[in-house]
Amino acid sequence: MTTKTILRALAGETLPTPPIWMMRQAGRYLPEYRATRAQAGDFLSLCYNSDLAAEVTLQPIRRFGFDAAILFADILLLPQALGADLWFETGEGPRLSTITTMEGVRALKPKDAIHDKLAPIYETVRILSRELPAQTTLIGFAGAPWTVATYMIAGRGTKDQGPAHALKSTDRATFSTLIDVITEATIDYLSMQVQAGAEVVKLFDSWAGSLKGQDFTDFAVKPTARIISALKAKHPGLPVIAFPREAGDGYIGFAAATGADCVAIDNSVTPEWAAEHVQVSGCVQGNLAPHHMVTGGDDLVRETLRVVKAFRKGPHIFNLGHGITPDANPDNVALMIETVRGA
Ligand code: 1CP
Repeated sequence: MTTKTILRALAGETLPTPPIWMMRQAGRYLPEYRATRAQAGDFLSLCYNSDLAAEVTLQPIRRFGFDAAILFADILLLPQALGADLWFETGEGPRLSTITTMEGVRALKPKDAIHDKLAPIYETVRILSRELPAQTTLIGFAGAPWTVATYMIAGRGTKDQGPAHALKSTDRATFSTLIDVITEATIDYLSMQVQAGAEVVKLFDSWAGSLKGQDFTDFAVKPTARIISALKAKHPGLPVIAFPREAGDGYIGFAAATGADCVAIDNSVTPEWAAEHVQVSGCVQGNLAPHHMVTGGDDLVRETLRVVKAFRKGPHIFNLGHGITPDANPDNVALMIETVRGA
């Protein structure tokens, strides 16, 4: 029987104090992260430098004592390993070469060829599984196929995922083939993270909320279900967290439809709603609004307690509803943790 609190919550146990970690816990709001990133040179060099990537993963564990560490990497490293060009424009974000034709999809590398490029990521996982404190769970991750496809098709982050929706309606065959290629590569990528020591994996479907109706079923639920069943066949008992961000009613039944052990909830829904409609079928993670890490004060304490209370009757991992932002104050993170653990 494991004593790691994250694994206990993922196994369905209701704990007196929810375990806690935070999306983007290694990031620009921490001065020690900014220093290590400067040492690496740039963001991608940091991702591919196993020692420094492990270092920034460990920084928030040392500073705050979170119950889980998440591998420091990015969801866009997989498209890069598949052959897309990837770079980051300072102050703007990621840029990729675009894929909008069947020839473009067919020109991607076969999934067996991704591991050379991704080898440093697996090495980061191996370092972390040696160096993390005994009570800290190591989470590996990948983007869910729809979200990764939105970046590969548009070549950048988009507000409404317009280019991906356009390809989906004008050239369904190319779009579906791309989703399948990403799905199969993601299984192998996550499986290698697990072999290297990741104890849990999380699928980030940051743009799931823009898929409606049958599209949500076909491109959020089905690829996630395929990845989870393949991973669990290879790694029996592996816990999986799914994050279909802004899915709204799509959160209801998502765990059962995909085989996920935990559904991460964003802060567009209330914790009371999520407790009633989602936590009834298993573990949930979430869902404090990230802006409290900027604004702090009484609001932070009150809303933190509200999330803890709403989810108290079932398995819960405390987290934000999305990633912490660069303008956040680390003191507010400490106050959130103190509030959760003292509640
Ligand atoms: O230092 C910097 O300038 C880079 C900022 C940054 C960081 C810290 C990026 C660029 N990625 C990351 C790390 C990262 N990304 C992690 C590491 C672990 C942690 O949480 O601490 C994870 C899990 C991700 C996942 C990720 N990358 C997602 C899914 C989650 C989410 O935030 O919705 C997405 C959509 C990305 C793409 C990406 N990478 C970076 C940026 C700024 C973006 C978003 C781009 C956009 O849509 O415009």
